[in-house]
Amino acid sequence: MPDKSVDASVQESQTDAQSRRSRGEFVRGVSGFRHVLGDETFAAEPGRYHLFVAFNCPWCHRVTLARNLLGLQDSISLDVAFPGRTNEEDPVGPDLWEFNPGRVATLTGKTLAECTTDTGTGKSYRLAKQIYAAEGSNEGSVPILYDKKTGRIVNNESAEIIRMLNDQASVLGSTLTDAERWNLYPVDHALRAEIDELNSLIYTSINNGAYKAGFSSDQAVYAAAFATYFDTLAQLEARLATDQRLFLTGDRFTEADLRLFPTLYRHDPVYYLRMKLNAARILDYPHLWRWLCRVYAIPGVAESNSLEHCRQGYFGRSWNNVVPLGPMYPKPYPEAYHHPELV
Ligand SMILES: N[C@@H](CCC(=O)N[C@@H](CS)C(=O)NCC(=O)O)C(=O)O
Repeated sequence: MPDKSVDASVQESQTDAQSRRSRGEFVRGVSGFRHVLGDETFAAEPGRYHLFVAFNCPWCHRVTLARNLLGLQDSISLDVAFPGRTNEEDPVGPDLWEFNPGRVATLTGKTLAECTTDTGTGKSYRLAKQIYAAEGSNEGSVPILYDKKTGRIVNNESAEIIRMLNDQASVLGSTLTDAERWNLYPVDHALRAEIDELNSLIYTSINNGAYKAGFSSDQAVYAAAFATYFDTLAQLEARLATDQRLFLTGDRFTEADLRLFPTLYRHDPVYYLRMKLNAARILDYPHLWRWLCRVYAIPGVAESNSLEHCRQGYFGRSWNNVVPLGPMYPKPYPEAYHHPELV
């Protein structure tokens, strides 16, 4: 029975979470920091805020996309964790995000140029967990929107972070004029209703759906998530095919497109194998493929992430640190995203 009190576009029901997990279901936790950027406590000021992310995390990808598309790269500083979390041997324990640019990626045998230390808190923390611990919290997730002025966490829910950045972009010192900048959530009642509906569908069946399939330890639970994932891809393909629209809601790129992109960008090179979502590639959906290439070509999108980090992060430890190199045909990835003509 769907839990009406939960906004399905942001999080899943936590009802009986423990017993559902013991039955092999993946139940994602809820973000605890939900302050508002732009209120009297956290006033919107250029240069005041900082983001902690990991590039393999699709929720972080929403936030780095918004930062770039809203022209906030100069206003909001960024730190990037190593895509693989701490391992069993680490004295602090496994599965923690760390800011350690010295770590070597098994995929390349080299360090990753995008990784940074913690430059946001002024305390050079190694772990995201330490940023939370400083506020008495036991959380450890990324993304984190951090206030450098008060040394506090503002918000760690990507759905809210992208909405607030969109609302406050000009006050935050966007380098783009209002005319140049996409409004990801335009003040249009009907359009907002359409975006909200798409957000819920895409979050539960695609963004988080991929995890419900790939991280499930029960065949029936996996099969249900697998079916829902590909049913929804077929729905979205039909939606784009109806009138050759450029984006999900028409000729404007909105938050709905931004939230779909991180999952489809990871599908062929990562999720097809890692999440056992191998019914089809995005390449097998002509309109979705052209949409993916169209979004990838928008200035700021390609720079908002790295497939190398995604591959290293998703395949690292859980695949004996041997990262699959494919697919190679018809083109390797991400180069394939420059080729809408492949379909
Ligand atoms: N609802 C959150 C989810 C964030 C999330 O689950 N991030 C993952 C990385 S992909 C994480 O850090 N999980 C580890 C943890 O919670 O410690 C959002 O969308 O920001």
